[in-house]
Amino acid sequence: MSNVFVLDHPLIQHKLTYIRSKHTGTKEFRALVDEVSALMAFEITRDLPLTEITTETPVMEAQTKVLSGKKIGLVPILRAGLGMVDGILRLIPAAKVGHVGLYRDPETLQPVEYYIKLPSDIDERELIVIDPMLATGGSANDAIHSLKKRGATNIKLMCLIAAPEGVDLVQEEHPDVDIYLGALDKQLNEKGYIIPGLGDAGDRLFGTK
Ligand code: U5P
Repeated sequence: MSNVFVLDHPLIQHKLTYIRSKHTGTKEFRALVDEVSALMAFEITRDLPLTEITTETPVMEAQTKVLSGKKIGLVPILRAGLGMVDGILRLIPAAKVGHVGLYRDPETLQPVEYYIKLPSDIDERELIVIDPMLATGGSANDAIHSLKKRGATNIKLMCLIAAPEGVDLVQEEHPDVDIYLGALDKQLNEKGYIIPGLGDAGDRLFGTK
């Protein structure tokens, strides 16, 4: 699992505990997902390349650093991925945001893409695909295939919680994609939920059932 990174920063782990708790209501759940997403974005952007420029401070001219290289695009998987967008945008406000909508066909259990809208220059961007949960991996796998089909070459995947089954699928199909997680849980149950997990991320974010 060389390209899987579990971001076990104490603040991330602490907040994840309250995200998991069934006693956490919608308002607090949303706020915590937002905060953890920002903390994960801080870690995931550690390797962004820098370049030196000359800056005039009030005191003197100095060589200082700014970000260089690829521009960033966020791609939330609808709908639960939406809950992570604002937290990441607080750290990377210039990022563009594409959307991919997928649902699972109840007959075939295969993900079906019902919506896709992406920045026009995805081939030039570092894309971060976001979904709070990487369960069977079907959704993330399909979303990544869609992006590659449209020219993306530089993709990372960021999830709050994953099951080994989902990690294995994405690694098998997309060994070039680095996976960033808040936690790697035990397994899936018979309904495809991550255990212990946090339940249905979309329902908990939006207060639906
Ligand atoms: N999902 C949850 N909670 C789980 C498992 C999956 O909310 O315990 C959601 C994911 O956010 C994803 C969808 O969007 O169900 C299907 O996940 P997957 O099986 O395609 O990985």
